[in-house]
Amino acid sequence: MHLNLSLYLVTDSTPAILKGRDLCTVVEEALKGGVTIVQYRDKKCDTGLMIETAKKLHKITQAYGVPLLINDRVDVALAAGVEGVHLGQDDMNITEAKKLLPTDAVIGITASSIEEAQRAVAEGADYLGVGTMFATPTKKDTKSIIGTAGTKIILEAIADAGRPVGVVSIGGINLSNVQRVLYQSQSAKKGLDGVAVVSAIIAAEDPREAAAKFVKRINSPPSFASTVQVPRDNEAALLVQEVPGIVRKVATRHPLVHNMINYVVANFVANVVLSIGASPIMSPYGDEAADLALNDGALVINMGTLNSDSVSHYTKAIKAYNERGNPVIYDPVGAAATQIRRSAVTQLMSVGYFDLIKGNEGEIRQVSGNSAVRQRGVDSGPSTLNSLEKATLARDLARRERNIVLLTGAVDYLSDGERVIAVENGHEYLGQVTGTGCAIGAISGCFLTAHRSDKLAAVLSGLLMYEIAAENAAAKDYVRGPGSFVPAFLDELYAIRQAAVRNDDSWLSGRA
Ligand code: 3NM
Ligand code: MG
Repeated sequence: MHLNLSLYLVTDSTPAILKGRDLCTVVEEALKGGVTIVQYRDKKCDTGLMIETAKKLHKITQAYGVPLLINDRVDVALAAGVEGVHLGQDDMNITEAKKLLPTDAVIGITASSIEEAQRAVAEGADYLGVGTMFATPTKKDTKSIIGTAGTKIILEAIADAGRPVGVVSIGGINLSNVQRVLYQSQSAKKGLDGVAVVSAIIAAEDPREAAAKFVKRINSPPSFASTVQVPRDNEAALLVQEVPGIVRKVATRHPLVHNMINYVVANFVANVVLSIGASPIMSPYGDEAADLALNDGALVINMGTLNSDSVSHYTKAIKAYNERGNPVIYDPVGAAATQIRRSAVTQLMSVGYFDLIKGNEGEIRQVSGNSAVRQRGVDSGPSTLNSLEKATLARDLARRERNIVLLTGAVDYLSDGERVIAVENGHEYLGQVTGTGCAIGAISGCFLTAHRSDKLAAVLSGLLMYEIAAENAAAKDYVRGPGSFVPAFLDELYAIRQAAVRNDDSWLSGRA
């Protein structure tokens, strides 16, 4: 049987989710909305009543031409004559189930690791339910939260299994994250065949409408999806040719950047943004973000002065900007420094999509090591990476997240998962002034807003403008150290912006 797994509904009869409504009615509404497969899951019901309900549900699903599977209970599936079962790792094993069920019965298996997935494929599973994607109140005893990064590793591991096996993701999937789940889990070899959802449909006020919205979102890429065709040859030189035009866009279009940034550097960062011709908004208040996102600028999350409320404010803002497809930049300041920060990284990486993650070596390593399903962990490597390792770290993280990664240092490494660019510009005074690193996040936001077609080219352009301005400032004879460097640096950013507006691109000639 060909299974359409694209919108997989798992039922739940607990009062918190079903809210006193009739399960059959809710399921029928969801089918009208476009659910493609249904699993009847009830952990508490008596067997007799469960069979009765399964038969009722089956009448309905048959009317919509949709298969019905039973969670755990091979006996109930047989008694009700439905299409198959879904089995967890602690349920009847697949070999035993196959002995009992008709040969054409569908058997789905839950898998949370590469080993479980490979075994299920080898034993003949028809599809896998892979999870837990995100922590969810619907099932509190899940084994591990694997996120899109872990899901992708499992997809890669079974891509060469020799026979095609469907895969759906489960856990905490809702309308606001479904497109990101599909987009970021996609590996070069294999993507998800669908998503499995409980509360986002069953608990919805209008299950039919919720299902219909899922169908629509599943069938279209997220608005932040990259569409750029990556050139094969001579990529760095080609990219540099685009830079002056992109700087001109920023200088003439005055993009907005909303900074949720640490209080130490807020003033300096706002002035840097003004110098390049863009507009800064400095607001740490998450409840304001939905309105601010309507301006279609970028959002910068800089967790330099994290406190107990920060993550919830960031979360509201990230969701608001993701929803509109506006650029979101994550600067995980001090990511590895404390337990609080390490856990903030884990939470933030699960709440939304970041177009750009920017950080130093330690920060990027912390973000990279943050997957419950490990391939080859970066955290087992040497304490300081050489240039090839840094380039690889940036590329692998960008490939995993399907975004842009900027690993900053004396040499900066910038990657979109395919291309890696090393940028050697800049000046040591940048390291002597607080906020110069944080300002790169804000600058990147301005450039990603003004130039959306190629995110790598956008971030590269901002970085080159910034670092060449620093070189120009440091070369002034009146600049004697970090103190006199700061005003000169703002002046030089302004000078490049003015040159760009005049169509004078000589500031870049021979410099990158
Ligand atoms: N299985 P919701 S998570 C039934 O990780 C189930 O295997 C999971 O519910 C797993 O869509 C889960 O409401 C519940 O988050 C998913
Ligand atoms: Mg089970």
